Amino acid sequence: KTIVIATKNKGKAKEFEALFEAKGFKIKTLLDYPDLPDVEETGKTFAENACLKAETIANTLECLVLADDSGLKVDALDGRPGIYSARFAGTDKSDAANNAKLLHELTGIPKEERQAQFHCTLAVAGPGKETLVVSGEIEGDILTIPRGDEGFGYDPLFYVSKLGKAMAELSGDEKNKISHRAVALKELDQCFSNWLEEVN
Ligand code: ITT
Repeated sequence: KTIVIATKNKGKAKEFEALFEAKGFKIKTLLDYPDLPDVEETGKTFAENACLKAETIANTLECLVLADDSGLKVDALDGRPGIYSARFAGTDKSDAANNAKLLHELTGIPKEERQAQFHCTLAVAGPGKETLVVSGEIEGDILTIPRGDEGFGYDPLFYVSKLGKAMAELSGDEKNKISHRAVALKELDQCFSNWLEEVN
């Protein structure tokens, strides 16, 4: 069984590899299809962007495709950067630039007002199938100093209080048990296990 993950983000790809291997799937990502044009994320919501990515690639490759649209929602920033998390800092899309921008925007915001959520919406599309959409979230607080060097993106600034650690201080296995992506995948398993089992 093979599933194409419609992502070029190596951090996401690594997590999906671990999560789908456990289900007996082999995964490919867009890094295996370097000639495919980029899908422009023109949607206004995580769900619109996830469907756009999954359906466009499923139509092109004519196979089962899962897309992930995810991001960080910060209460003190009225939910920003949200769907713009990958390009928060503008043209420099590096994790370092985005993290610096986040710290800058939260300058002077006290500890008890730094609540945030990581959000993940997954869309699974296949030729002739209705697209499935699920979401997951995890609560945290934005740190003032980065901690840990595991994971990717905003992980060093996202403190998971129930574990007493920043996301980037968790091992890959630990993150895959509790992350927004893991919560969304659990939801996918529950609602759509038959759908997933039928496809190859
Ligand atoms: P693809 O569209 O190719 O999948 P992308 O990085 O552009 O890659 P998104 O548009 O979904 O993907 O943006 C998600 C951004 O949100 C990502 O670049 C990170 O900055 C952040 N993010 C998502 N999940 C995260 C996680 O588990 N840990 C840390 N940051 C995360």
